[in-house]
Parts: sequence; C-alpha cells; structure tokens
Amino acid sequence: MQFVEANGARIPAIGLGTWELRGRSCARLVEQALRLGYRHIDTAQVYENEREVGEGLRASGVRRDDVFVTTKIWTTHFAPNDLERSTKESLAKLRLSEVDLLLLHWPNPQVPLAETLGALARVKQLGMSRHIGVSNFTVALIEEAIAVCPEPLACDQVEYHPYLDQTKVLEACARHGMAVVAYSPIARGRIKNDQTLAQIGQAHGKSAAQVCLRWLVQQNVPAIPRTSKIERLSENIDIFDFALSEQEMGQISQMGGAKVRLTDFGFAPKWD
Ligand code: 1BO
Repeated sequence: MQFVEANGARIPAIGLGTWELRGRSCARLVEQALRLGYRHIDTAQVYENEREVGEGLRASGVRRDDVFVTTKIWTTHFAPNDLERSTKESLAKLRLSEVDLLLLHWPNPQVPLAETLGALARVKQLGMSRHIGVSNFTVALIEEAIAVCPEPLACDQVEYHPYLDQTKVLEACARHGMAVVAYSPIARGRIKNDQTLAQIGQAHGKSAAQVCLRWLVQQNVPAIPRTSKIERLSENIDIFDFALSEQEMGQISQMGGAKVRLTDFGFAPKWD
C-alpha cells in the first residue's frame, strides 16, 4: 500500500468508500476489505452506517492503529456545540475513541465558516480526530478555510475521475500541503466500459477501472472506490504493480473536458 502525506496525515492511497452501503452487507464488506489489505475506510454521518463500519473493523481482526478511518460531519451539525456533540455520537457509533480524519461534508453558508472550523479544530485538540479537513469545497472556500482555521487541514474530498477536470482544486490543495481525496473515482461504474482506458489497460494486463485508479494514485490522490461486490474489492486494490507512462497519464487527463459531475445537489457550492 502506498500513502499520501498531507499536512501531517499519512493517508493510504486506496480506501473503501461506503456511501450507500448499509447494514450487514456494509459490515461484511468492511471486514473483507480489511482482510484483503485495505487500510483506509471512509464513512459519514449521513451514510447511516458508522455502526456497521465499526463492526466490520472489529470483525476483521486488523489492529485499530493500522486502519485510517474517516468520517464526515453533516451540514446540520455545523454550529459549534452541535459539531462537538455529533462527533461524540459518531465515535460512539463507530465504537472508537478517535477517528483519523474528520471532515465537514459539504459547505454550509448558513453557519459562519470560522465558527465551524473553530469547532472542528477544537474536536481535534480534544483528541477526537487525529486530522481534520473538508469535502466538496471549491477553491474560494479552501482559501477562506485556510485563512480562518486554527489547525492545518489535511484534505478536500471531492468527486474526481477522468471525466471531471479538477485541476483548480488540485492546485489550491497543493499550495496548502493538502491532499485531494477522490470520491466516485470510477465515475459510479461508468469507467468500466471506457474504450480508451480499456485499451491502456490491455497493455498492462489491467482493467479500465484499475487504470483509472492508478491514474489518480500516480497524481498523489488517494481514491475511495465504493463497491457492493466482494470480488471487486481485490480488483480495486491491485494497482500497485504497474505504472502509467507520462503519455498515458496525459491522455487520460485530457478526458476531463467531458465535465461529468455525478454528485450535485441544490445546496452544492458554485463549482470551479
Ligand atoms: C451526500 C453524500 C455525498 C458523498 O459523500
């Protein structure tokens, strides 16, 4: 497993995304992923599966300290007291004393960012999270966050795959030592049938999805593919025994002009 260093955090380059995984199958996937060598699990309050993520973690037998666990605070808990209270609730569900990374899930303009980030920094200082960061933040919001946050931010977790150019966010994060963490890294499965990626994969004996994940990791972008199929878990992590050439990397990056954004809501910020 490779790691991406970001403002003190050491983030395993491939993690398991758990959005839309629920109940026993979520716990089983987390357990299986960890047995297969995953060391990074991503959850969120709004996914309603923190309890099952914790169960899978314990069932795997992997030492807690060897696993990087991220959770995210939902936007309705951004008022300072509420943020602290809901973090405690998340930890109770996960049955952990701390997470590795705690993120603001989406920007919420209804609560001043300085107040929310002050509270997020405080839960870090209280030992509830080793690192803190944001998710779905634009460049302007990253700059604002950096200016008001008393603690370093480790990452901005955003939708990122070959069909969505994220150059601006990548540059802003790099300026501040932050990682970009990619969710929906295989574009919710659409990548699997991509002819260009499949062709590149043929030369390396890899699938289109593996080429896509490799393209992210080679940019120092940790990726958190979600799958509900146990057989896909091994495929998604088997990307560390080959490398894409500069020309292949460039060819894939050019596909970002498609501007395919799969996760968008009325409350989303005005994207870069
Ligand atoms: C509403 C959830 C978006 C991805 O984390």
